[in-house]
Amino acid sequence: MHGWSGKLLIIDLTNEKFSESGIHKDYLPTYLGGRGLAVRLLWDLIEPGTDPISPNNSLILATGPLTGYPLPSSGKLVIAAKSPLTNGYGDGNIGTKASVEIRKAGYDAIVIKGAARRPVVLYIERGKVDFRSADDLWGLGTHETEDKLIREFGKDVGTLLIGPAGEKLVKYATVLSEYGRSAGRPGMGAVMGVKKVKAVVVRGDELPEPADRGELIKLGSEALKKVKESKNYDFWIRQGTMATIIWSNTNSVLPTYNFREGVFEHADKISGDVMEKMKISQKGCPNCNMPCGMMVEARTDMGVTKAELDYENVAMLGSNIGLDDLDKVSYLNNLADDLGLDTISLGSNIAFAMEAAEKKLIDEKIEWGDFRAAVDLVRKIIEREGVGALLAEGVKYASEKLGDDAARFAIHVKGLEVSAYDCHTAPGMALAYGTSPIGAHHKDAWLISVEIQMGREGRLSYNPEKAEKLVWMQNIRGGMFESLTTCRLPWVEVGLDLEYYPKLLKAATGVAFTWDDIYTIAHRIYTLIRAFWVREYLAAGLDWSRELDIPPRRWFEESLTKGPFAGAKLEIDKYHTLLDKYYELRGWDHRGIPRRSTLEKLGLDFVIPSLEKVTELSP
Ligand code: PTT
Ligand code: SF4
Repeated sequence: MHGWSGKLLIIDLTNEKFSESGIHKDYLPTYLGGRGLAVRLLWDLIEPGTDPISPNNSLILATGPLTGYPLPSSGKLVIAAKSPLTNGYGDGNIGTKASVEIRKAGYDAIVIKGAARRPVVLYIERGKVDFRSADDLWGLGTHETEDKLIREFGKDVGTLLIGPAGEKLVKYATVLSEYGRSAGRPGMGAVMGVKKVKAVVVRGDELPEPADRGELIKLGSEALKKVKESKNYDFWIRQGTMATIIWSNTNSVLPTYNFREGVFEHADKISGDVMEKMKISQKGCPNCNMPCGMMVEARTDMGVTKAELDYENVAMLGSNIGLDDLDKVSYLNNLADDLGLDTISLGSNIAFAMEAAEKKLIDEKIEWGDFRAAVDLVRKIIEREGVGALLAEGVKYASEKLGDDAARFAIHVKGLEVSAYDCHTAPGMALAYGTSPIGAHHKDAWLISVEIQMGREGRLSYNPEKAEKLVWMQNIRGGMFESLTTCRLPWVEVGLDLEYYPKLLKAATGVAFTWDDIYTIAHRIYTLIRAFWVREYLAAGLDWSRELDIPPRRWFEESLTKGPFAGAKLEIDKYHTLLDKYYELRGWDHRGIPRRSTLEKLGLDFVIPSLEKVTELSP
C-alpha cells in the first residue's frame, strides 16, 4: 500500500490501553481518508442513540492520503465525533503539525474511545501511547497549556488541546493548537473534555512511502510555484481572509446585529486595512506557502493582547454584535482561543443575548456593541452563570428555553450557529447552509461568491442551477478536500488548478482516481453522513423531516432595512423548490432521507437495515 499507512491507532481511555489495527481494505479507496474515513468509522463504532457527552462517543482524528507531503497546504486534519451541539455528525478541520506527526507516527487515523478517570495528556509515538497525568494542566487556558507542553515535549511535536470551555462541556468548545488554530465547531472540544483528555501530543518519524516519490515531488513543487505566481498572491499575503469584510459589506452579506442586516455602518473600522496596521506577524499551517494566520497586537483598557484574526471571527464578534473597534474584537477573539470556544457560535450566542435583552426576554443588560458586557457574558458562559447556563448549550437550546418568539432570532441550522454570511439575498447560500452536513457552516460550499457574480437578478433567483452548482461545490470542498486532507484555499483564493489533485492522488497512492470516481466518493460521503444524522435523530426519539434543512426564519420573515437590498428577504415556497432539486440530485426522498436505490448504488447497503429499523425507506 502506498500513500496510506493502512493503520488505525485505537486508544481505550477507560482501561488505559491501546491497540493498532489494519483499516478494512475497502475503506481507503472508497472513502479516501479524513472526513470520509471518519464518518465510516463513526457509523461502525458508535451505537445508535449514543449520548455525545458520554464516554461512549468516539473521537476520530483522521488524516488523508495527501496529508504531510510536500505539496500546497497539506497540513490539515479532520477531527470528528457525534456532535454534542447538534446530536448529528460533527467535524472540523485544523491546520497543525499534529496532522503531519500522526501520519509520520504510522497512522491514517486515531480513534479515542471511553473516558479517563483523571485528566490526561496522551503522548503518542509509533507503536506507543503514554497516558500522562494532566492534573497540573486542567483548568488552564490553551495558551498556557501549549507553553507547558512545548517545555515538556519540545517544539517538534504536534499538539491538540482543549481549554476551560472543553473541560466544562460548553457545547461549542473546539480543539485548539499552536496558539489560535481551532477546529470542530460542533463541540469537538466538549467531546475531548468529557473524555478528560486535556491534550494529545504526537511525535512521528516517517511519512508513508508514496507510490511515485519523484512524480509527487515534481507535481508538488510545480503547484507550490503556481500558488506563489498567482495574481492574487500579494493581496492574499497582506490580508488573508480579512479582505472579505469589505467585500461582504459591499455586497450586503456581512452579518450585522444578529443577522438582521447585511451591511454594517462601521465596517471600515474592522476591515482588512485596519488589520494591516495592527499586524505584527503572520503564520501558517505545515507545508503552506500562502500563510493566512494574521497575528495582530491589540490594545484595550484590558491590556495588550495578541490575536490571530480571520474573516469569520471578526464578522461574528464585530458587526454581528455591533462592535466597531478591531482592538476590542481582537481581544474577544483571543479570549475565545484561550478558553477554547468557537468564535462563530460565540458571536452568535452573544448577539442572541443582546437581542433577547433588547426584547426584555432576559434580565441581563447587554446592549449592542457593549464590549465589557460581552466579555462578562463569555465568563458567564464558561461558568454557566445566569443566562450563561443557557448560552453554553447554544442558541437553539437557549431559544427553546426562553420560549416566546426567541426562536425567530436564534440563527442556526440543526443547532449549529450560522457562519458569517447573511442570506436574506442569497437563496443558494441559504440552501448551502440548510444542507451542510454539520449544520450551518460555509466549509462545504461558498456559493455566495458564485451568486454575487450573477448580478442582482441572478443572485436573487431560485434557478435550479444553483442546486446543481451546490452539489458540485460540496463534492469538491466537503468531499474531496476534506478527505485528501489538504487546505482548499490554494484553489479557492489563488486559483490553483483543481486538476493537480487527481494527479497528486495518483502519485501518492498509485490509484488513478478519475473525476467521476472522486464525485462518487464525495456523494457516498454526503449520503453516509445524512444516514448517520437520520439514524441518530430517530434513535434518540427526535423527529426527522425536511424542516431540518430550512435555514433561519429571520431570512424569510424579516426584510433587510438597510443597504442596496433594503426590503429583500427569502421566499419559503421557492426555497422548497430548490431543496427538492437538491434532494433529487442527491438521490434522497422528499424528507431528505437517502433512497434505498441510492444507498445500493453507492455501496452503502450496510446502512439499509439500520435505517429500516427507524423509518421506512423510499425505493
Ligand atoms: C472553521 C471556522 C473558521 S472558518 C474560522 S475562520 W475561516 C473560525 N476560526 C476560529 C478561530 O481562529 N478561533 C476560534 N476560537 N474559533 C474559530 N472558529 C471558526 O472556525 C482555518 C482556515 C480557514 S479560516 C478557513 S475558512 C478554511 N477552512 C478549511 C476547511 O474547513 N477545510 C479545508 N480542507 N481547508 C480549509 N482551509 C481554511 O482553514 P472548523 P484552521 Mg478551522 C483563530 O475548524 O471547525 O472547520 O471551523 O482550522 O487550522 O484554524 O484553519 O475565515
Ligand atoms: Fe493554513 Fe491558511 Fe495556509 Fe490554508 S492557506 S494551509 S488555512 S495557513
